[in-house]
Amino acid sequence: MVHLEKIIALQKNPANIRNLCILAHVDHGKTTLADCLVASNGIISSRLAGKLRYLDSREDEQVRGITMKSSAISLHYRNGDQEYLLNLIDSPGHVDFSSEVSTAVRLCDGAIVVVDAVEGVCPQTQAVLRQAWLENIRPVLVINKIDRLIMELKLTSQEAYTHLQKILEQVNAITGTLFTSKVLEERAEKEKEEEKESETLSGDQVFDWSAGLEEVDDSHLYFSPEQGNVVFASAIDGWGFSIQQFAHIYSQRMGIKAEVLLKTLWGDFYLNAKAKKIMKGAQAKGKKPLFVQFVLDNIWSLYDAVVTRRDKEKVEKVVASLGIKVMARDLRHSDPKVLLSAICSQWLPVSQAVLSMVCEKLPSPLDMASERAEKLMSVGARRFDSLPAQTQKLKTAFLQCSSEDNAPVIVFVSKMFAVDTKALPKYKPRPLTQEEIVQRRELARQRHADRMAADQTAAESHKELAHSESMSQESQPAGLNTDSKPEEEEELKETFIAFARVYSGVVKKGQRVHLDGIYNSNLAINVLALNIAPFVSQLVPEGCSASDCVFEVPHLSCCSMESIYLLMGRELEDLEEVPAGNVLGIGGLEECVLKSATLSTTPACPPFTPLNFEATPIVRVAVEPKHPSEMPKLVRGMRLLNQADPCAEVLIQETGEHVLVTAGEVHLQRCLDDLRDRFAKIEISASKPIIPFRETVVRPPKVDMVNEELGKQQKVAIIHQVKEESSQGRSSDTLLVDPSGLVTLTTPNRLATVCVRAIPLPQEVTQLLESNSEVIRTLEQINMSLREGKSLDISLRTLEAIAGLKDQLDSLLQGRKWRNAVERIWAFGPRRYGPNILLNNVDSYQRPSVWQCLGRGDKTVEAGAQAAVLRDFDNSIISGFLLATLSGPMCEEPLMGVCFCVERWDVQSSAPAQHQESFEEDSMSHKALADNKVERSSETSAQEEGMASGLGQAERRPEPASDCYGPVSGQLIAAMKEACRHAFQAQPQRLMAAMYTCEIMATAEVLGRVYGVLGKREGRVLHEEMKEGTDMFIIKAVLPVAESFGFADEIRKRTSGLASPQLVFSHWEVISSDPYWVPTTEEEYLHFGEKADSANQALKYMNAVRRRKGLYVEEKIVEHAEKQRTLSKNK
Ligand SMILES: Nc1nc2c(ncn2[C@@H]2O[C@H](COP(=O)(O)OP(=O)(O)OP(=O)(O)O)[C@@H](O)[C@H]2O)c(=O)[nH]1
Ligand SMILES: [Mg+2]
Repeated sequence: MVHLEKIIALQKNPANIRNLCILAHVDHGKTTLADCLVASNGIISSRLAGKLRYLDSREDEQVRGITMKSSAISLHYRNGDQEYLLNLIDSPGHVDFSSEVSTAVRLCDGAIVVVDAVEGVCPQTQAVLRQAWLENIRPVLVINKIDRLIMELKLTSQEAYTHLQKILEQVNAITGTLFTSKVLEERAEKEKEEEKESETLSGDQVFDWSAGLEEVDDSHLYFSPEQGNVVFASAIDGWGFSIQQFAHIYSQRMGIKAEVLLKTLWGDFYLNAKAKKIMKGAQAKGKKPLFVQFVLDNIWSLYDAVVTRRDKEKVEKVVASLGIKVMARDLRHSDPKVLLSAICSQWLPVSQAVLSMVCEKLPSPLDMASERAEKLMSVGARRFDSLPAQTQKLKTAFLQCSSEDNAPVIVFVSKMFAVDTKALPKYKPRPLTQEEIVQRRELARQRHADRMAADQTAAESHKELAHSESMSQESQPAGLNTDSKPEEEEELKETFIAFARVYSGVVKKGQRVHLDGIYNSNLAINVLALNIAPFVSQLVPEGCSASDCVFEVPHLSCCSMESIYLLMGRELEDLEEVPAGNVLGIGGLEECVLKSATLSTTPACPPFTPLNFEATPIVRVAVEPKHPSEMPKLVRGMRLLNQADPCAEVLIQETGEHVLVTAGEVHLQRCLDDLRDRFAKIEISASKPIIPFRETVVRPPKVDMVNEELGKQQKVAIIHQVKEESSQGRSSDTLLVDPSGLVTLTTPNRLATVCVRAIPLPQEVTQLLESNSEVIRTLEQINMSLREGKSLDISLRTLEAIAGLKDQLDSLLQGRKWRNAVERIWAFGPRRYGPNILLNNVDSYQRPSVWQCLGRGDKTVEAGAQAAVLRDFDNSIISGFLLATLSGPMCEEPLMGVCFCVERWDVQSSAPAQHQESFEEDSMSHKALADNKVERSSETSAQEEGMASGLGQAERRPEPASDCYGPVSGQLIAAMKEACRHAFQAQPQRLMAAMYTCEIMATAEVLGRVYGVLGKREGRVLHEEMKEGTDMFIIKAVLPVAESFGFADEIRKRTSGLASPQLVFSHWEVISSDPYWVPTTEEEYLHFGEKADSANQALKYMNAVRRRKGLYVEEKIVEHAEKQRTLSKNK
């Protein structure tokens, strides 16, 4: 057992600290491996290692057998003459919890990537390698479950070697791709900068175009056994080795130099026994490679002797030759695996192989690359060299990782996690000191004497009994005596601990630090929305998270770290101080840190870049308490849950529903369990998952539902059409919809008119906007700052990303309709970065371009930008557009892929006019209104009056600041919103469904069943391939989210657990059927019948959403009364 004092001592020597996490695809054996490492410190018994899964401390983790959160433990390891402190973080592999991986990776300098020897590289393996790469942390590789190659696949040692080579190639291929893309990116950036410089200096300079890939040494990046960064293991059987160990063994036994063996043990080398030489070309000559002969064969024969043949004599021989001792009871044990692990864990202990690799190959906190420090500190668009000088100076603090008194304290909190308050060290019964024991003994003796005395006096009163009872209570350890009022206890139930790392300085208990900005993306959006249009943020159903309703988070504030802990898996240990380079837990921050934060003693320290989250929360449910009176408890519980989970989102929808958004079904289940059992402690009921949809418009179809060309046929249901059109509001006095879909709408006070048309965006454009939402968001923030007159130093990379987006848009938006469209973009929506566009087609209005940041420095654009000033109420138009795109007319879901063109926009401001321009517009508006008047000459006199009063008001301008309709800006927002909605409805409308991609691994015999389930749920198989060297198939498919609930379970059940899918949100897809479709042509009548009541999937989805939101649903409840009656008669 490692003593706390030892760890505290080791914490002070950063050169011998390794902060590392274990990453892998789900079920590849991370926690099992962690068990072996934990057992090496005596924290758990080595017999239980691999079975206990110590770091899976939650009950549901144990039951389901998957890890759901990342947890840390500090271990001690002696490597040669050096002692090391290892802060190990185990992470979950299930996609639903990939945000937990992000929180782990941020705090580490290195990672152990585990790969299952049978399954090889899986989707999450790729994802975690990328995450490690993005955070600039160095990985080492453990190929685990090699026993499965022997026992399950029954490969020969030679086959296994080939198989392992393939796995290594696959892993390296991923690293290669990551590396190449980075080098290319960097080269492009460098060239750009050089270009700029050369422009300013002199025109002609010679560039070395060949510079790039070939000159960068990348050999250290790849995994290869001879480099010492690969371990082959079977965590469950407790063995693992690296080439080094065998090189050591054989150099002693055979007298070959260890260095030679190191270079040749892995690879195409063989032993020429006669010549006693190691030769190249094993494969060509059909010889056994050294790795097979010296390494694998030994293991294979051990398995053969112990497990397969259970050959006692052989085993005893092996044991003797290895010079290890095996207990008699292990030798006799009925399960051969027990004996196997008893032998293996002494011969090739996995912890030794892995930990020595970690100590040698992973960097210490002192080795932090300056690139990483810069990346951590430069948020968003800011480039490092544009940060204040004081901030830039902090980089040295990062690199030095100093624990000197004058070093600034810099701490990053990557997540908050909740622990049971009772589990805190202060409530733990601690071992008694010698004095206390003496004291107690005294007390007990006294009591005993008292009792004897009491016995003697026959009269024994109840009082005395009570007294002695209370005495016995007092004698309990002070810590356990926490019988406070039950309510208080309730409050105390969960305590939040920050999962953090010290990058510089020494963290002391009770220290006060600055809290730098909370980097919660949710919050950031809201701040943005608030600045621009207060209206939007109040109505935003999705962006408005409960966190900001209940949680006021100041941008820069102070807080004190009340207690600091050593994270020891399931336990916490109290500490007084933690020096730089360590992972730690901090208590007392729950009031000021929501999910992540940067803490520092210097205000110059910028907030770290936000964590890279890979998963998008997509599954949402509405939750409510079983008993309505318990609502406050639920709200409080949801607040706690929001804080305790890095990825879950908690929001209050505009309908007042409390909504929980999670990454997937498993995550949802965990959140609900947490809410029920820990945070709210009430019965709750959760709605069925709310399936998100998007609304869009498409081009009018050329053929009808039975594939007959439209237009050639007679419309049968003319009446229907007319009815529909009138319902679109043609008759309204302020609204005009022309047959081409152009909508003209006037505000109730007749002061403003907008003409809007909705056009579908090409699919590629929608995708582009969707995938570039971050870029657009940055663009929007830059524009806002520019508008406020602030100057910004934007990093080259950001500018490039923006320019790239613009170029791509330019190339995608081709054709007459889109001429010059990119320059005319007015805004993106909803929330200013969504996949819909507002276009400015108003001839008389030259708006500054949204791309203005690109033109800075370019003189012509600068001049143009100065001339073009925002017109009054520009913001109202945008707000109206944002509102319209936020919830569409079909079922109030956000829009996607719609472009709204404002063709005309007239305002007569009732406020004093400021620009010459606006006078001209006013006169134009008069004309426009007059035109309208002519058009509507048949309207009633009442309307005429209204019109007149409108004109009258316009004439009386500018005295009344507002009229009975409220301020113009507000009206314009509403008008713009309505106009967009009508324009949308004037086009063929479609729903879009969210799609998952799913990868399923299945054996040939269950393949048919998998297809069956996929087919039933409207899944589409994209491709299917056989995994090399196994009998597994990998099926890649897409599946609508709406059909995905219970999918994983169903697949598992139908295939008896042989296949299990991983679902990841991928994209949105238009549902081809028209929810408003009714048969209109003769052919359609023939085919579908008058009511067309065969399934309309889109209509079903739409109505389900409308019903959930309490919107009006148009449907007949009893369709065939007659039939129903006959039916019941027949019964
Ligand atoms: N045959 C074999 N099975 C193993 C080995 N290591 C782990 N397993 C089994 O693989 C399963 C998953 O192991 P875990 O350690 O929970 O896997 P994990 O990577 O932590 O899984 P998540 O945390 O859910 O991603 C368990 O049933 C283990 O017993 C191994 O070396 N050989
Ligand atoms: Mg695990």
